[in-house]
Amino acid sequence: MERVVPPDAARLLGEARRVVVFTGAGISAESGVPTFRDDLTGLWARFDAQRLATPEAFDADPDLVWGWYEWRRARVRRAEPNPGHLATAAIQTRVPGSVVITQNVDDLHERAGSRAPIHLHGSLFAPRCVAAAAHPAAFPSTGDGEAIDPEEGRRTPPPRCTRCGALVRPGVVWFGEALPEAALAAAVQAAAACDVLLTVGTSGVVYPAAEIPTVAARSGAAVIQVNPEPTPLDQVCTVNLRGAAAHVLPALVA
Ligand code: BV8
Repeated sequence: MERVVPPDAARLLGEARRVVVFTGAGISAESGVPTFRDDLTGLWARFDAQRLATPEAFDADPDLVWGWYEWRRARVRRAEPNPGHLATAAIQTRVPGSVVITQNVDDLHERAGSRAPIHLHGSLFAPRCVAAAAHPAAFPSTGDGEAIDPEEGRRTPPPRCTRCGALVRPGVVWFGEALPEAALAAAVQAAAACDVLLTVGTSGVVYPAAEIPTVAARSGAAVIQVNPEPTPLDQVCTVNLRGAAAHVLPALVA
């Protein structure tokens, strides 16, 4: 059977005392959660994710954007962590000093058992009031999305904050918005201190998150990429594993 993982990648990871696993949408692809690169389907087919994930889109059409996030939340609730998420959690168990940093807004790392993943771009499950970032939105639960057709989705008016009456927005970082300072600082610190950084399932084109693997490489860490396609991060990798996360990661931690 062809070796999925070259010996040097397994050795590098086996010898590491501090590991960072940096993930993007590709690690959730095999759980059935569409990546940003995937063409949108259903109601969203005519939209570009990068244009929907903006404050301007929400201001212009809150029902459309809130409906998109409700649809994504419903799809994540129906998804299960895949062997890539489980292998990531296994790394954290085996190497106590390891950190998971994710660009994803799903909760599949948590559901796979990963400890305190750093969410650089927020979460689908932390809606907040537009009027005061300080107070979490108080509003009736959006339910578990059961009523939402995971294939189609639909425009859905966002709820109102029961504390101040303003609109509730998704608790994610949109294009043009600053990343949460504490999360970004913790991610940079972990990347600068690790021995090995695994970059898994990210196109490496969205900044400042895409800088994280370069921070690790500049600090002398080995960078191992897991992605079926080439990315700009090829240039900073020590080892490039061309393959799917759910296939390669379990082999890496076997
Ligand atoms: C900001 C949450 C400033 C929302 C997302 C330089 C420096 C700083 C900023 C910029 C800069 N240049 C440009 C910018 C602006 C912009 C940016 O980077 N634009 C890009 C397009 C050029 N950045 C921003 O706007 C950021 N904010 O800079 O603010 C500021 C500062 C102070 C004060 C005010 C403002 C905010 C960016 C965050 C946007 N939010 N997500 C939501 O989810 O709805 S980004 C979103 O797209 C993801 O979170 C992720 O970060 C990004 C890319 O997605 P990926 O995870 O990489 O997934 P993608 O689909 O792209 O690729 C999937 C990959 O998986 C592929 O490579 C594929 O081959 C692979 N794959 C597929 N299947 C598998 C697989 N791999 C493994 N296994 C498989 N089975």
